[in-house]
Amino acid sequence: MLDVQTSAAAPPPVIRREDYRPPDWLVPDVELDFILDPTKTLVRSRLSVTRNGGHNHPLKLDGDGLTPIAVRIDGEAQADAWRMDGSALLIDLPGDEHVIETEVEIAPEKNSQLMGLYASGGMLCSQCEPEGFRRITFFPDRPDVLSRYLVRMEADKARFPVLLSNGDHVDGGDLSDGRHWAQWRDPFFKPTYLFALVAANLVANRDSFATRSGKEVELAIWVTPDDLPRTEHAMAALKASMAWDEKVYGREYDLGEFNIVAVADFNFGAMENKSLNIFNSRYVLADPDTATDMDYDGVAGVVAHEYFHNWSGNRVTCRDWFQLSLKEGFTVFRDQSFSADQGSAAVKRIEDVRGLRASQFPEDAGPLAHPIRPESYMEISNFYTATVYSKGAEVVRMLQTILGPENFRKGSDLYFDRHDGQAVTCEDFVVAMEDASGVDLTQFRLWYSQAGTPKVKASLVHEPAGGQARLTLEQDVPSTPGQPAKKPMPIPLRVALYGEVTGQIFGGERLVMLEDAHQEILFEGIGERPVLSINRGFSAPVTVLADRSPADLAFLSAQDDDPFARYEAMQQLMVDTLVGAVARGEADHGPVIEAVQETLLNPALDAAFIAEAVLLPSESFIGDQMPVVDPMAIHLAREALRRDLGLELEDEWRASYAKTHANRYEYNPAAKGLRRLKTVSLGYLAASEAEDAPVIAFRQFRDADNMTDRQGALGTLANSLWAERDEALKMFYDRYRDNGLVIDKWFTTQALSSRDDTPEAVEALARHPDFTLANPNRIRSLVSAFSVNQKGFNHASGRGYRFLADMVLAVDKLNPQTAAKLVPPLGRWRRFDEARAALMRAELERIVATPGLSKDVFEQASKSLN
Ligand code: B3K
Ligand code: ZN
Repeated sequence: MLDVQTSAAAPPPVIRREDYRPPDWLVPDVELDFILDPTKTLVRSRLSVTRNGGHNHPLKLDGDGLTPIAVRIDGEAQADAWRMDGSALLIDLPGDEHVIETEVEIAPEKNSQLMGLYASGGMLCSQCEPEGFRRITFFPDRPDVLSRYLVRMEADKARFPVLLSNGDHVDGGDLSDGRHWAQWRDPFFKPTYLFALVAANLVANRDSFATRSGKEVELAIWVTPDDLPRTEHAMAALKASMAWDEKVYGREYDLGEFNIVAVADFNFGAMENKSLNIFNSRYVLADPDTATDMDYDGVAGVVAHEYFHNWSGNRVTCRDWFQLSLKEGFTVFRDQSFSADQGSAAVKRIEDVRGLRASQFPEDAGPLAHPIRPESYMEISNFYTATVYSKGAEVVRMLQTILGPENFRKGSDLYFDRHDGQAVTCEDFVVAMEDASGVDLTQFRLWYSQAGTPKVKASLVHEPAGGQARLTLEQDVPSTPGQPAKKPMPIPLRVALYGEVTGQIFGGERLVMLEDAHQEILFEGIGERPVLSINRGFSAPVTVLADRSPADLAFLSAQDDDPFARYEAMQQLMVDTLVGAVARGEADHGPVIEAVQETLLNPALDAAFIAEAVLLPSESFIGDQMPVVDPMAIHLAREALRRDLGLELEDEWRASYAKTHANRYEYNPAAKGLRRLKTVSLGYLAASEAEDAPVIAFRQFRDADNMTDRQGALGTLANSLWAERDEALKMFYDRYRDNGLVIDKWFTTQALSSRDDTPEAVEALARHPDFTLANPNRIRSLVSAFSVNQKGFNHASGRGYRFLADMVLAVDKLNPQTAAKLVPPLGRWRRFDEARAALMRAELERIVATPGLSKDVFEQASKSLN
């Protein structure tokens, strides 16, 4: 049953952080019994409940779409002691300890929301975070009620030979009529959102891991038989994550089993259920023929992320959902650090910052802006955002920068030891960091409460006579919804000054703490004109506006010893050039071309870094730097620069392409870097309109021995008007028609195409027989991909906006959580010209006025109008 908001006159209630109250009743032990069947599953529960504190409130058991078949209190029916209050079950209880039993029936096959217990690809699986458990059984479904679970399940053995839940398998056996049962016990107290159950016909890639204290953990990754060969990378990543968490955070795994199950229909990436992680199959399966290098990185990153949650999330969990960043921000920071340690740390940092700028910065600048610890929500599922996750990770990273790695580790040790087995708050995390380090973090707490991306203006004045340089820093935190006035934030900026002539760095790097609205820092011993390198390593999630000439930026892009700062200087040079081009209608491409050439020819740089550095900023990012986004002008200016880069550096692109072309597939960081540079070079050759570009692209596509090269070439072909384009798309489709994850790529590649006909092509693809609203990956592969195509989505006719709104409304009927995630691009209307803004608003208004809208979509669409 959908959680519907029936009338626009009665919006869903707003839940506020300040209203938090501890639970009235605790449930230390729970026994669940599932008689599983896709059409009708019987769920019996037995809860031992204890009164929490002195009060006379009834026991409130949340439910969503559940009808009690039976309720027993201490073994008796007692019909007058319980009642329904909306969808919740209220029970008056006289004593302080009782046993409550309930029985409900659910229909997994009809569950299109993919929350609670649902059917996917012939299996039954669960998703409970944040509030899905209440769709399975009546329970206080909140993260601060922690219970020990004993779970029995029973199912048809031929159809569901594998029965999994959390903890350890303790018992099981065969029953009559071809049925069987299994029992699982999880000794750890956990909240409902970490409960999981799987009944399936799958096979496992099995392995084991010896923990540092010598415990043997059995590992299994469960997939369909065809997919078994695609699980090696995920298994290697799991073992690497287990070892890394021991080494870097001193965290050891705590049970005898760890299971991962791959599911085709999943609302997001994966879920960290205690010892039974359930994954979107796209973050488990990888082999060279079907997954790109980026997919491989995604698999490793998500496997690590979910595994790390065992401590940052499961052993120490969140008191309430406002604290979500406590586990998500910290765990993203942990997975980012892990991935940085596995390959190129510089490239990983560049990718993470690019991701932050693509998704979190716009969120922070728009109508849905919220602090990493939000103050209120209508639907918590809407707050699994880039802000909570990625900005949350940046906040933890700043703590590490400010405290230093040793104090940070002491702080995390203290946090885990102090709060093991508890449901706690962001404040508890900060207090642990303070207590361990002795550093006062009072002002730092603003990062948890203030939304908006701070802007830092930096200007450097050299006083040659005194050999001094004066750095003036000013910060401004923009107003955001509900937060008109902001206090200055503490902003850690890693700063260095380079001598313009000698290239020497004066006195090494400094960590400057910008704490006031305006601050001046004096550097001594500066004998020549200095060039400012600031926010090195992206030490703070801010926008820096530094007054640096193209020559200074070119200097840094060639000389800075911080790879991120070097990349950043090049990006800034490109952005300045392109923003200038849009404003003036013409631009001097010379400095960018020279800087790119210098980078390409620098033998000290590795291919992966070069490929990142020479890529032009995305059209959206360029738009974000402008007062009013003009999508066509941006597209044309960027294409003109790409063309000039292609033409002027044609020899260099051919050389870097040739360097990698003959290589056979290998999976290692160096080979990945070469593949990346190869496709980037191909893109520039295509932009140069070189006559042989179509042939080179098609050859790369056809002869590739791996998906990275094949998809890279297909992307170039898909943007083109070449005859080879349609043939390549058809070949790709025919080759992979049975592999859903690769067909997703086929949809995405077309949705991202820069061709003029993309809007109508996307509309046609939505009518393709392989397009379905039942699978969230497929929806995202077409609809979300199209909505980040700045040129296509913002077509002046408004057809892109109409398409998106149609999709939101269609998906909402089935799966509100996934529908709500599609809405934010329409909320960017303030960034566009009046005509586009009006068209976007009209679509938002149409959504909001639709009867029977879910509260998920209502919240996103109504707030987006503000
Ligand atoms: N904790 C889950 C996310 C659940 C999202 C629910 N809407 C996966 C993760 O962040 O690890
Ligand atoms: Zn997470």
